[in-house]
Amino acid sequence: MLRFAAIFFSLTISSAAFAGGGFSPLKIADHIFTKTDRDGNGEMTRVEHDAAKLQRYGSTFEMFDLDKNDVVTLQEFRTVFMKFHRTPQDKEV
Ligand SMILES: [Ca+2]
Ligand SMILES: [Ca+2]
Repeated sequence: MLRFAAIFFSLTISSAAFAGGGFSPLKIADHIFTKTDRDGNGEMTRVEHDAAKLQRYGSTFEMFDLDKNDVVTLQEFRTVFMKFHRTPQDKEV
């Protein structure tokens, strides 16, 4: 799990998107999702997931596809991503 988190951060650490202040895991999740969703339809398919080589970092498509409908929505991606990147100020109520 630590490796998963570390590599996701290293994926995004150089991005200008995070240069200005806020460093929120949710923003990072959105950023990765947007990059992975190559056709920009708001859904990550298995093909898009594999093309982004996310499985190389220990994350599988199945892990993100919570309702098993063969596409990963931004909401699903955020939910799974946040499990790995919870910070003290992100405590759930
Ligand atoms: Ca897509
Ligand atoms: Ca799904």
